[in-house]
Amino acid sequence: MAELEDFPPDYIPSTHITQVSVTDPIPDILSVIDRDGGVIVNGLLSTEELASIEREIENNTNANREGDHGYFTGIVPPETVLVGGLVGKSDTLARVCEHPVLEGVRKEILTDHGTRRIEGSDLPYHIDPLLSISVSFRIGYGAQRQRLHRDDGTHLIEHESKPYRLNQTAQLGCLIAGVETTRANGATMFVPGSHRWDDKREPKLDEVTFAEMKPGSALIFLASCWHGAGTNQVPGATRIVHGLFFVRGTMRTQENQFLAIPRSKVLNMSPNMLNLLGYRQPTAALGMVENTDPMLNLPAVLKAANR
Ligand SMILES: O=C(O)CCC(=O)C(=O)O
Ligand SMILES: [Fe+2]
Repeated sequence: MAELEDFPPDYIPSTHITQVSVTDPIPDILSVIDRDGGVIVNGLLSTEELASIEREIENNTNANREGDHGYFTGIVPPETVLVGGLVGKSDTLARVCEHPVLEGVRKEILTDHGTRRIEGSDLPYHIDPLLSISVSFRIGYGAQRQRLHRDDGTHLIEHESKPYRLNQTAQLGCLIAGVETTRANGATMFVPGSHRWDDKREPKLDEVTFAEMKPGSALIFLASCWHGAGTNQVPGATRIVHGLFFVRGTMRTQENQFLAIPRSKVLNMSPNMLNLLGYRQPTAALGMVENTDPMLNLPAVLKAANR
């Protein structure tokens, strides 16, 4: 693979990411996402919530996990610590999945509903989004930037065959700043507007801007946008971003949520969270156990699965 080009030291981005407040109306937030592919929502989490998350996952964040990247080896630099299955480790982040802003954007962008035709009638369907993967990205000093990419490549999405439509996006990312993110410590590189590009167009470095955020703010972006983790050039600093990624309920999740989240936790989770993890059958022949909705008696279904 070709060597990675670096940003010139005097590089000043010519674009930026629009910022909104967590209290702004959902339609306003959606219209920025539709236009730019991503938006920074300020104040999504409080300082107290960020501190709780760090306490809840502290046993998983040691530097001795460096390089333990499995599939992500070569995609994520060795200095970065990845903590997956995050909503099973942090009750705070599990609750954040139900934040009204995340609920609002997911409902509009990732929900499938309507009718489909079968002989002689219309069959209604309603398929809610799923949690695809929850992972904390902790970039250590010396980590080089990632290659720019589109996360929807995972689901083999093509960008020319169908015209862009906001409500046909495959996946939605929410990157929550656990510390102040700066260009120097590895703030996410982002290319505004790139969700509307076809597959022939690759970004040039001078089209990149950086998701510089205060702790608790979040970049919410479509998986069709070009982006990547930045270089951390600040000795002693760890750039912490907690990632929650949501996918259409018709698609396979990146983490196997039925195995990634301990079953002892599952029974104490909220109905909304269980729906996000795929334990509820939508109005469609998906996610069933014994031809029916496992949520009708989840304790019994889990007991049977553990036999
Ligand atoms: O850590 C980040 O800023 C983004 C990471 C990312 O884009 C990825 O691993 O796909
Ligand atoms: Fe990514």
